[in-house]
Amino acid sequence: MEGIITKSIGGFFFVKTKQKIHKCNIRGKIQKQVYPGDIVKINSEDEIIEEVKDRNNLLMRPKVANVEQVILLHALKNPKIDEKLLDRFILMVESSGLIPIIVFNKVDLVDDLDKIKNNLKTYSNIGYDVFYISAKKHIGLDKLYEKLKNKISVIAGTSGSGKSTLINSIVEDVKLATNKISKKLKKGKHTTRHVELITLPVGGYVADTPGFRKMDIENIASSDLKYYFPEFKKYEGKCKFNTCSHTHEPGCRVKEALKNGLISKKRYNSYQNIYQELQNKEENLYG
Ligand SMILES: Nc1nc2c(ncn2[C@@H]2O[C@H](COP(=O)(O)OP(=O)(O)OP(=O)(O)O)[C@@H](O)[C@H]2O)c(=O)[nH]1
Ligand SMILES: [Mg+2]
Ligand SMILES: [Zn+2]
Repeated sequence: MEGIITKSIGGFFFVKTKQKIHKCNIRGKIQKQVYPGDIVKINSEDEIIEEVKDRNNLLMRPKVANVEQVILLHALKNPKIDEKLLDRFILMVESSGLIPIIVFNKVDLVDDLDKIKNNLKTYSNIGYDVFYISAKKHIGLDKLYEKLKNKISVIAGTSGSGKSTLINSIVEDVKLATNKISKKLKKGKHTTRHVELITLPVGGYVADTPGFRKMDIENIASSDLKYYFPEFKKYEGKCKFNTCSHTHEPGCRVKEALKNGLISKKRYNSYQNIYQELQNKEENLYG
């Protein structure tokens, strides 16, 4: 019998088949690491996973298999918006071969929404789908809900951004634990501790994931970083040097576009910071 892993806790894998959710062990001979989203064959009498199907992809942070889309959820306030961190989340999704959908939550807490939207228009200019919502007050959810239909989606983002609240709002019959933002720190408290795939009433799954406060970039070569910034794409191969990293070389079309206001300064700064960070890592590795 075939099913999908919805979560794994304490060495058990919860496998959803057509009939029910099975709490399974895994055959010792299966060496492969398995994650929520993996399709498996189980022996339902012994409640054991016999086989793991080949997967289409594996999102690295958080680890979820066979993901079709990633919703990056960030709050406009409490915790306050951190565009540098958002750029790192975007990079993580792009490097997995997926295109993020960017969602800004807690519109009910801000009173200068137009100004904020104007500040954040870079992301829609790049070509990303951008939504402004209030998960708590049910504002702007319909269009987002449409996007989730019949797909395996992951909701990722900073801690306290409202991921679990959003899922509670769209799936009436699940109640995930959410938490009050610590008043002093105005930060989330890491309420969700594991990844869980939740079945949507309209078909499809959405994964609630634990939030991060920082995002280390791994498994990307500094020389590949430029390919994950979609706004650089149209200048690729047009700089004076073929191997141009768009950081210091003369005749760089990306830097020219930056000077002419065609590329966002903040995004370019994120690129430069991450590029430097990756270079430092590489120097430490290869000496
Ligand atoms: N005002 C307002 N508060 C919200 C909104 N969405 C979520 N919150 C609050 O923000 C806090 C954190 O929400 P959670 O849903 O637990 O956040 P999370 O992203 O799941 O956090 P982690 O599980 O720690 O990663 C809770 O107190 C929510 O009630 C919103 O749209 N407006
Ligand atoms: Mg949560
Ligand atoms: Zn260049």
